[in-house]
Amino acid sequence: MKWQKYSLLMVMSLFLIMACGGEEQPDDKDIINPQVTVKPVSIPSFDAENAYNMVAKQVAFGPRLPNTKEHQATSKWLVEQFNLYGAKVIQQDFIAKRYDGVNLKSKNIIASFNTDNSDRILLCAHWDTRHVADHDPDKSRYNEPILGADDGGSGVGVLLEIARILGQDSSFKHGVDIVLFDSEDHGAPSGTQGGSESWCLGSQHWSKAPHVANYKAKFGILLDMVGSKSPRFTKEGTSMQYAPTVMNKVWDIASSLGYGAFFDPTTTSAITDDHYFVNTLIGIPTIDIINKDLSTQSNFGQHWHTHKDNMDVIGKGTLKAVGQVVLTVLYKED
Ligand code: AHN
Ligand code: ZN
Repeated sequence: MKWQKYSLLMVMSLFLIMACGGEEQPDDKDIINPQVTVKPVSIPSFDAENAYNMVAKQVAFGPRLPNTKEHQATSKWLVEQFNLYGAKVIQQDFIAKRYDGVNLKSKNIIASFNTDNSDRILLCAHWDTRHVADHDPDKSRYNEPILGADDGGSGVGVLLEIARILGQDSSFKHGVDIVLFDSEDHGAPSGTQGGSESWCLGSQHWSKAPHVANYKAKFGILLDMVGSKSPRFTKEGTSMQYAPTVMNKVWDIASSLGYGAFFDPTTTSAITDDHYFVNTLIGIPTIDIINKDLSTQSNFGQHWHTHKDNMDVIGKGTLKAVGQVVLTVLYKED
């Protein structure tokens, strides 16, 4: 984007120089013609160190399960952070019914920027963590809730850093809504019946009853498991079905920024994640940036839904890539 604009300026100056017949060098005021000058875009740098600390902070609260004090303390902290960054924050409380009938006291957290702008982009992640370690090889720890550094923590960490950056930049005018869904990861355990609707309870709730009436966004980006070292983000099937244009745009930007090694253009099988409900229930074309490790049976990597999902798996380089790509998408729309 930047080089395009610089080259545009260079071409414009060349014309001006030629128009002057080589007599005088044009001064700045000749070049700055409001009719042809585009607003200079400088895309801020995403700080992976900050994002990493935001993941670590969540993990330090412990597992973030509805109906626990750790969950409550985490939500309080998340709301405080977004307020600190100048976002308009809405807490959407609801009771979600788990597959086994347990009532989950749940809270979607919405942080909005530039609320007067009707052109909006949705960014989302889930902030809750899984109550069981149903993929852990150690069956004695099955009923121990996991820390969810990657599964939960990473997406939220990236979005907090993006919120910090947007809050600092008064020249950024686009509308952005960051929605942290609750109760995503409380689906029926592996090997039991429950169906895909037992997952993503927060996004199902929000998509049926968004935080503002008639909510619309041009498109959405979901971040799920975006923190592990050497990830493979593929063009996942549900995203390709409902939002192929968004998918291609994001992957093109990733490649142009030099992150092609992480953003693999291979299309992979469709999954049910929060974006499925956002696409089907509220109709916002939304993609999922999600790590797919095709060498594992789950397709989600060795640490998925195990006690290995702690800070040891988190790589700052991955947080940087995802954060910088999403920021670039936002600034290109502005
Ligand atoms: C299912 O396992 C059906 N979907 C994956 C959604 C998920 C779980 N994302 C993170 N944890
Ligand atoms: Zn999960």
